[in-house]
Formats: sequence, C-alpha cells, structure tokens
Amino acid sequence: MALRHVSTSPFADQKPGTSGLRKKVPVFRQPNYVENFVQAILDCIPERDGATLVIGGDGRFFNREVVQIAIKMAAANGLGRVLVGRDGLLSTPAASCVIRKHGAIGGIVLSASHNPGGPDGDFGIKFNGANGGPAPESVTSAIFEQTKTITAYRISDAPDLDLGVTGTSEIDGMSVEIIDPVADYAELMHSLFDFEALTKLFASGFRMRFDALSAITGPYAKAILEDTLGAEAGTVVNGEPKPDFGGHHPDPNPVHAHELFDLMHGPDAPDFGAASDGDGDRNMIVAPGLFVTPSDSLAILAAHAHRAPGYATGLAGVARSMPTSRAADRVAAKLGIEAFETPTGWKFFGNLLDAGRITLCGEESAGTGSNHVREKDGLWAVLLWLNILAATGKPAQDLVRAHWAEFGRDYYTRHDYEEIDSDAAKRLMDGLRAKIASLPGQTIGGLTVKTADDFRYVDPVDGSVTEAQGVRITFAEDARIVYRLSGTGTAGATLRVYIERYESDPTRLEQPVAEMLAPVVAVARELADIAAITGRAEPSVVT
Ligand code: VG1
Ligand code: CO
Repeated sequence: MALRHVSTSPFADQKPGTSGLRKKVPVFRQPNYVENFVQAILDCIPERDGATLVIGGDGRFFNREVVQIAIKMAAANGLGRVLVGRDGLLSTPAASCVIRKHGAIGGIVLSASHNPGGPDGDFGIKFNGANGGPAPESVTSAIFEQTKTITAYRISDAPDLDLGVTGTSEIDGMSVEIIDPVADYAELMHSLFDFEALTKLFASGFRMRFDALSAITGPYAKAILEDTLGAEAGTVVNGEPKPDFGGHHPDPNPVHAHELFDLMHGPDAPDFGAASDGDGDRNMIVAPGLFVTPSDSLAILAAHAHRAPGYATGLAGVARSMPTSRAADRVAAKLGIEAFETPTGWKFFGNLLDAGRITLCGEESAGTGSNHVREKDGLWAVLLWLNILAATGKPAQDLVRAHWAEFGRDYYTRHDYEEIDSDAAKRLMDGLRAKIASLPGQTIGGLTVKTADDFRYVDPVDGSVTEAQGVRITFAEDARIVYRLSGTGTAGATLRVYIERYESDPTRLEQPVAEMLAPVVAVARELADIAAITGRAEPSVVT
C-alpha cells in the first residue's frame, strides 16, 4: 500500500463552533472537505508520531465513510495505533472514556449531536485532546488557521477496513483495533455506581423508560440497564442507532422527546423517565408528572452525589455554563464548595476538571457530567439519578420537591428563535450590547435592572480570556435574562433567550412555569426588540 500526498485548496468555512465543525451533510460531501479538516486536526497534534488516536461517531449518515477516511489519514500521518468503535460507533462520552483509559493522544469524534441526521441533515467533526475533552479554544483556533492555508493532505490508499468485527489489523505500519464501543464505558460506570443497589431497585419492581431516540445510546443503555442491572426488557425504547435517527430529532427536550414526556405525564407513567441525544452526551430527566429542568437536575445531583460510591468523599466544586440557572450555586454555597460560571460549551469545563477544582458540572441544554470523563454524559446522569433514588428510597418527584423546599426554586425557560437571518441576529445582539451601559436602574415592564453586561470569562486555571459570551441582565426582583447566538446551528442564526426567576416563598413553589415567567418573557422580548428585528412574534422552540 502506498501513502499519497493529495493537493488540495482551502475552504473558507471550517471554523469550529461551540462543539467542533458542524455543517449540512452536502457541505461535508464536497471533494476534499473532510480530508482538509482532518489533516488540519492532525497537523495540530505535534506528538502524533507513533501515538494512539481514537476514532468513532454517533452513527449518523456519512459516519462510516468519514471513519474510513480518518483511519487512512491517521496511517499516512504517522500515528502508531487507532482505536475504532465497532461499526464506527462511539458515543461522545464513551470516546472520552476510551481516550483516557488507553492513553491516546486524542480522538476524532464524528457527530452533530442533537442536530437531525440523514443525507440532508447535519454532520460534524470534533477533536478531543489527551484528557478526553473537547479541544480548548487555543487548539480549535489553530485548527482553523491551518484550514485556511492547507495545500495538501496525506492519506493511505489501503482498501476500506471491515469495521464490523472487533480485532486488530494493520495498515501501512499502523495498528487498527476495532473495539467494543460499550465495554470500557460500562466498566467505568460500574466503578462509579452501586450496581448491587441498582439491581435491587429494579428487582423490587421499579420501572423506568429510557428513550434513546434511535441514536447512539441505545446499545449502551440496553447493555447497562437491561442486561446488567435487570431492568425489564423494553425499558429502552428506540434503542437501535439509525443513520437518520428514524426521523427523530435527537434532542432530548419536552418538544422533541414528547412521547416520553407525554408518557410520564399520563396515567401509565413508570417511576422514572430519561432520554439522551444523538451522540449520547445529553440527558433529559422526567419524574412522574414532573419534568426536571437540566439546571435543577445539576443542583439536585450536586446535593446528593455523595450517595454514589464514586462521589462518596464529596465534591471539590461545581461549575455551570453562564446561561444555566443559579440553582447549583445555591447548593455549592450550602456545601461550602467553589462554584464557577463558564461560557457555553463543554470545552470550558476541561481546565477546572483537570485541575481538580470541580467534580460536577452542567449546562441548561441537558448536559451534565463529572470528572469521570471530559464530556457531558447522558447515561451517567441517569445512573447517578438512579443511584440516588436507590440510596434514598424516595420517588424522583419527592426529591425534586424537597429540593425546592430547601433551596427555593429557579423557574426557568429557554426560547429559541431558529434559522433567523444572520444579519438580523447580529443587529439584535449589537443593539443589546449598545444598551448595556444605560440599563442599570431602568424599570421595564415592572422589573428593575440591577446589572447588565456582556459575559467575559477569565479561566481561573490558565488565565485565558474569552470575550463576548452573551448579554446577561439581572433584575432586582431576582430574575435574569441572557441572550446569545448559538454556535452549533448550520443554517442562518439561532437566537437563544434564557429566562429565569427565583422564588423561595413556600406557597409559590408549584406555579405554572409559563405563568411565573410571563412578565420576564415580556421584558426579554421588549428589551431586545425581538419581533421587529427578527420578524418572529414567537420563538420556534420553548424548553
Ligand atoms: C448548544 C448548547 C450548549 C452545548 C452545545 C453542544 O450550543 O447550548 O450548551 O454545549 O450545544 O452540545 P449552542 O452554541 O448551539 O447554544 V451537543 O450535545 O450539541 O454536543
Ligand atoms: Co450531544
């Protein structure tokens, strides 16, 4: 077999966003598009000679083709070994686990996460470093710079490998190990949670539903929940990963996982409901009759994590992304541990986790995780919940209510305005930024602005600065509005408006969310002039 140098020319649009490079499949299918980006990644791994690289993805349309390309390019670029999930599959948290466990130099993770798949859907490529986490901004910027000047890439002309069977082979002097995508991850979960107690929980008649939305977590959830812990067959639904997610939009929220949501709010609700996203890093938790917001989930897990063996010694600290509600901060204050507020995107938790400053972290977008890997982890969150339910013997809905009674409740909603005109989105954010200085002290719609700023993050570990991460406005009435533009969309722009209000009055903890937040929503729309600028009277998705 020979190694080939192929001439190419740059694409101008290969700038990684919140979580890697995400584009429509037809964009990725342009000749050399994938190869250019993969070469740029490999060029940014100086120690790659002879090293181990992990390759896998969420199984969406185009996954297999890109896995083959990445393997052949790794061989041509001097890597010593690649670990590839069988059938090219690895959930994002499992990829992180495998990188860490096998001392890899990093991993190429193929996923567009919660975005729909299929020939006209989305695809994505992300690089994770040796700690198992998404490359930090310094590395993603270097990759982008590389894509702008690329003139050639290196690839082996070996034939395609059979990805369907585990085992080791070799191409051009590089060893290729096809691994069971679930085994290392399942072992890690076993080391963190009390599997005996969980087995007893299911044996006692505890029933749950896990909706894998025809995405990557099906095999993981079946292996762990049904085959290992004895949950009844059929606990995991939509458990076969499909290239187009069976037409599902694999985003675990009340809108896209409405079947689960409806079941949990109906007469036949089992004891616990959960769902995960396209690449397995998100989680949705629903108790019977009660949706648990991801922000509340993070806070509740932080308050009870010590009940699971992996966290029995307590937490070093917690972190949340800036738009995530402040519920976790209240728990941290009570526990006397540090709380951090980071920009959106898991890459910003990496330094805090590596430095041992935090143990748990999470985002309002259904991401929760810990120091066990360097990605958010959907099934892990479900297992931690189950471990807490087993240890306390309390129903999930009681735990949530007890939490509100103790800490108060952060009523929370997110309004997304999807696929709006990019210029209009920019105008809207510019308009808000221009207003920031004059807002404090103003009363709008009955709420008085306390502070307003554009979030700027100074990493407490390495001092790196990330500017312009979203406009946040707090009100004297203990409410908050945050505005930012999505960095994962693939068409036009998506405006996200995050709205919350804290309530500690014990008689007002069970109000309808929309009602409690209506005045704040009205202010959010007025302040940013959303309807006039975007032409949208209502958001496209409310979660
Ligand atoms: C969104 C979420 C963010 C999350 C990111 C990747 O980013 O808001 O919290 O980290 O997706 O998640 P944005 O820039 O579109 O708001 V995933 O599960 O898509 O890897
Ligand atoms: Co995801």
